[in-house]
Amino acid sequence: MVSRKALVSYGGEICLLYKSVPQRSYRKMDSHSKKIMVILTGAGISAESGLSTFRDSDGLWENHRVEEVATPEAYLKDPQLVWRFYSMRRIQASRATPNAAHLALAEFSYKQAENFEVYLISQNVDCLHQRADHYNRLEPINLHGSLHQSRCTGCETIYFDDYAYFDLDGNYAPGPTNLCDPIQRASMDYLHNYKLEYRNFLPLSPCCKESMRPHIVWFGEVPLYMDKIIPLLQKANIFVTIGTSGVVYPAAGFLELAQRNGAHTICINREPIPQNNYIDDFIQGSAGEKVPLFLETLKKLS
Ligand code: BJW
Repeated sequence: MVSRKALVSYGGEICLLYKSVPQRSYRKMDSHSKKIMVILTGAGISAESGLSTFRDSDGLWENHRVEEVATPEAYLKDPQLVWRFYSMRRIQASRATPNAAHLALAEFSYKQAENFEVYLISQNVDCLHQRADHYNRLEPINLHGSLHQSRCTGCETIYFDDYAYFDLDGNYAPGPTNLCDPIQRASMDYLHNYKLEYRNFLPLSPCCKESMRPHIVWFGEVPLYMDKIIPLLQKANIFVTIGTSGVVYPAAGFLELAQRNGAHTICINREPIPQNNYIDDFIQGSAGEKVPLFLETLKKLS
């Protein structure tokens, strides 16, 4: 066992302790070099913005298991049901605003750029990280896609599309939400800049006249940007997960991969997660409170 400096949550405060952890080869961090910090966020970081998490609502939407509406099979069987689900999600996300945790991450990456190279991987599709990033510094790697994009099922061309095709009562009521910013809406990649044809009330792609689907990674599909993510996890000095239950793979395996490659790993979550063996410091509590505190502590250490 070796003794090493660690950040731990202690009596509600975050403080510095020396804690014993099994001997591993930690990547050397000399105090003058810039540290690489990789962050993975999940639905819990957006809970205080009013967006419900997946497993907190028992994984159910209108009595459908999320696995039943977030799969390619569900889309093939009943595209309208799937589009009702994603229209609701677009409306809810566009009404939400970034909270203290989103804002603190964006500010930290900008203000601490001399000391930390920060990378953000998000499983969330709600666009709240982008909307918190007033400094244009912390572009998230959206592993599970994004609510403000749709994709042609023919040729896979991706378009900006923030339309809700159904309202919250499930009635057909197409109209834009404000998930896309004015620049995205003005671009040729914005779906509704085209004269669209529709099938069963849903738009067909301008490129192939095929069905459009949400640009979301469903169960059984390959997550996006894995070729970027794996090298980041391999070179991270610090890896932090925030508000994720650690049950959905491959993201659930990132703590292990980062720790095995020498990163100091931290988990900020309301409740313990299954990857206990791969967490150096567990900070229990709400993201809106603990993330800004944690980043303050890191700042003082650098
Ligand atoms: C707070 C808080 C607050 C609350 N503050 N904290 C058997 C074994 C292993 C794997 C598999 C298996 N069978 C199938 C698989 C694979 C499958 C999988 O993992 N299934 C599991 C359910 C078992 N995975 C896949 O199919 C993935 N693809 C894949 O593996 O391809 C193979 C491949 C991989 C790599 C390379 C090549 C090939 C695709 C997964 C797609 C996931 N999609 C979803 C839905 C679509 C997005 C959408 O519509 O929004 O993504 S599922 C859903 O879960 C969503 C989320 O991004 C994802 C993760 O959920 P998250 O974010 O962790 O949320 P919750 O609700 O689970 O947890 C919130 C946490 O926050 C809780 O712990 C709370 O306590 C906490 N919290 N409030 C702090 N205020």
